[in-house]
Amino acid sequence: MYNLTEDQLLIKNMVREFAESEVRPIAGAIDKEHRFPEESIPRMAELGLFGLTIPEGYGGSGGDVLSYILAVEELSRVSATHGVILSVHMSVCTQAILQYGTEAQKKKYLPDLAGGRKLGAFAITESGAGSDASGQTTSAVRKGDSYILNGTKIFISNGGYAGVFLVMAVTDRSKGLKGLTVFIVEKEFPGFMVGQLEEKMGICGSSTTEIILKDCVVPAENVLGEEGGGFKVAMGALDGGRISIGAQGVGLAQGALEAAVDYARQRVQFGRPIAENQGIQWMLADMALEVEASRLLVYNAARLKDQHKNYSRQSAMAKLHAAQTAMSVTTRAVQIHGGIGYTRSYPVERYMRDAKIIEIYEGTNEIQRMVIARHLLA
Ligand code: COS
Repeated sequence: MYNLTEDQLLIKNMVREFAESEVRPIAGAIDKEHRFPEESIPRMAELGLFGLTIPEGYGGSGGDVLSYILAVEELSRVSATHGVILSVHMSVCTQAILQYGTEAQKKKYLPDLAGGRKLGAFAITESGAGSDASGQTTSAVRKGDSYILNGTKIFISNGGYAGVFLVMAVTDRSKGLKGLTVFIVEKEFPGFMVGQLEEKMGICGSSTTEIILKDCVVPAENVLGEEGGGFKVAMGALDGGRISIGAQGVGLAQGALEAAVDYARQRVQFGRPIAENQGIQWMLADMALEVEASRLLVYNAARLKDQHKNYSRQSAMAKLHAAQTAMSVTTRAVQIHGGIGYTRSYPVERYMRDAKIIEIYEGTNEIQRMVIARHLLA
């Protein structure tokens, strides 16, 4: 199916089995308790999920991007929280170090990240720098062999549990976008602090925190890419991240669709299962169509990345379509469940709350449209 290779199918099936047997039993509770699923991290590490696309030489399993995308999809089908933990760790931290890092940086950081001994995170967002990622105020001033970073980052996924952060800061304010630099920052560096934990509408098990840098000392060799090249590093990382956030949307929508099908079959009203009503059947058909279309867009973007072709426009399209699909499919899944769907008795209300963030993080729906339009008009 979907022209997946044997290896890709193996990973998809392995992650589905793990998600069904070990994630499903805790998915509702971690949401309710706003609890990071610490117990899943060593298990995901054992399965090799944190190093799926990292070459074996750096401690990974040397798989392709599509295999990793399938893993995010399968996790998100059961728990979008698990999907985002893997997505952020891999796409916008580990993979970015592989893509832009020096040999020394790769040797130093990738084995622990790929082995899941350390989680990765990505810290560019600030209170004044959201969609306009260039509006950074965090500063980085060179002092001898180090940079001194000062500033506060917000909404950082994996914030409370990550060991390695990619942090964007201003190295030369006079140069605008070309004065931004990305640094590899370890949580043990002096002056690094995890701030407030956010209480969110959805993906409640994921740890979303402030990151406070107060005279944080970062060795000069931890510049990722070049000084002044940070905007391109961050945008490149986000291009990849958007494919996996798209996969999160596809997985989550698939989970909601399956729940809606099951419920429509068993719920009897007016003397027959509601699935016998054409109104419900058409809703389910449209939901399935949207999920399938999103999946094909996401797999296409992943395959382009695997083939080292340009995929920026396709990843924006995949993420946008999957985000809209996740929102509209989960809303209809709740509708099909009726009153009980609005309660915590069934997981569809969680899916609907989780879906909303997909329209916002790693670039809002509006930003994806900007990216697509710029490619059309370039
Ligand atoms: N890959 C590499 N380089 C890129 C790029 C990409 N995907 N997108 C833009 N660039 C480069 C451009 O080529 C340009 O470089 P040159 O000046 O050398 O030509 C530079 O970056 C500036 O590009 P642009 O003028 O398009 O930048 P803008 O400030 O207008 O921003 C958008 C472009 C809106 C697309 C960008 O700011 C964006 O994606 N914002 C959303 C940020 C986001 O996702 N935030 C969420 C944070 S993580 S939860």
